[in-house]
Amino acid sequence: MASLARVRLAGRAMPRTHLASSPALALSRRGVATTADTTQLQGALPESATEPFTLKLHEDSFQSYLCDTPSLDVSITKDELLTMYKQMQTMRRMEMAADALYKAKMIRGFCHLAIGQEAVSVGMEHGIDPNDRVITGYRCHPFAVLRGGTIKGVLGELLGRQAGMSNGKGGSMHIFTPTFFGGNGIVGAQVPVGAGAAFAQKYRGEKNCTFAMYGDGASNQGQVFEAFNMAKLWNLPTIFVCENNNGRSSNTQYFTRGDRIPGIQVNGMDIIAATQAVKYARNWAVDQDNGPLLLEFVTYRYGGHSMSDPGTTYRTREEVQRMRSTQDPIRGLQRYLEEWGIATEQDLKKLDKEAKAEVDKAVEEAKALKDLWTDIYYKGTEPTSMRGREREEVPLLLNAPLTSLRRLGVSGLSVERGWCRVLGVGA
Ligand SMILES: Cc1ncc(C[n+]2csc(CCOP(=O)(O)OP(=O)(O)O)c2C)c(N)n1
Ligand SMILES: [Mg+2]
Repeated sequence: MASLARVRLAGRAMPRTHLASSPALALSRRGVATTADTTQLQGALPESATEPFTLKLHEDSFQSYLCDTPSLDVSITKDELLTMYKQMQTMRRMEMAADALYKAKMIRGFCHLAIGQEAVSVGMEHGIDPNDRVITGYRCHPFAVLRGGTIKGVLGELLGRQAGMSNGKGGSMHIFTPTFFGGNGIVGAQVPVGAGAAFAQKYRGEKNCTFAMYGDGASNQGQVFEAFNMAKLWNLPTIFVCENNNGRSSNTQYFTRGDRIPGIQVNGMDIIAATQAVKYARNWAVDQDNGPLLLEFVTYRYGGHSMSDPGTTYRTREEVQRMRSTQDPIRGLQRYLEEWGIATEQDLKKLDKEAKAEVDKAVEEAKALKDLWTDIYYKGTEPTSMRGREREEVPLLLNAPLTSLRRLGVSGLSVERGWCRVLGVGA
């Protein structure tokens, strides 16, 4: 593959004047790198895929505030790196499928994709415990899958189909698992809920923490600071995670903004650095019982804010293109795997194909049954007609045996100008 330039994202280096005026112990002198391919292999690779070996992260992978930075030495296995690669590819394929379904007008309403930010979602999952909790905003699809959901369930929800994780009735911000608390549309609202989840963990004596995620755009919300305060006062195991994908704030040093809560800024384009930071945070909050910590992942979103935003009014096409071609998290990991002799280009292409096949299958399964018309009204109070049916679904209903239609709750049909109209639903 083409060689990746090792470029630091222009304009993201930390202003030194601010650093100098920060508390002692506080900050190192440089901003974090956003390169995805600067980790070095230390020593020889073991034969076995499950035997750990050591990597050295780029010296600018982290910057800290009121705490030490995570170690640059990482212990990892070949298997884990390959799993990370496959998961990042799968998450990207899923988001690309959602993009295509939206453009085909099969997904309606909002659709917020996280293409470019895969090192954060997948990296987090490799650093946390299965019983930790995660809560985030609306850019939530990969987290839902990685926390025990399914691609079919996420896409089904976006499509409004029965296969969706909320039976298609909630939409993109209503996808939950026992350890993933959504999917939240109100900017910043999930942050105090996350602090509450961490309170519950502490109250119950569980050895777990909650990752309360938010964006740079949410970082000035009052409720975010209120949650910081309560978490610090009560020494809660809350990891506040800022996904900084565009730096929209008068103070862009998000990792320092917890006031008395220590923070770490992380290269969020390198999955190995992201995982290392999450392990550090868990150790901080759970093993050491040090209370909350703030993690800022410096990352990049390739698409617009949502499908209706071209994403080029507040940044140039050239900037997006530069990030894609030089600092992509998947290409960065691909480069490590090939350079270190862990996988060949062919091996990785095979994994890509598998990821695509898994997503294609999930798309077909997710499309299956639309069932938006049941469980809406209290039985007996249903109106005589409901809007929202797709044209192509009508012949499907007409071809169905009467018993199936009854099971779907359809109690009357009329044909108008060649189109079928549902007259009644419910028993
Ligand atoms: C309380 C509230 N205010 C405003 C909005 C409208 N809104 C939706 S997304 C957004 C920007 C949030 O940016 P950020 O938190 O950085 O997340 P990103 O989209 O970059 O992932 C705004 C202002 C909202 N949903 N809720
Ligand atoms: Mg943002």
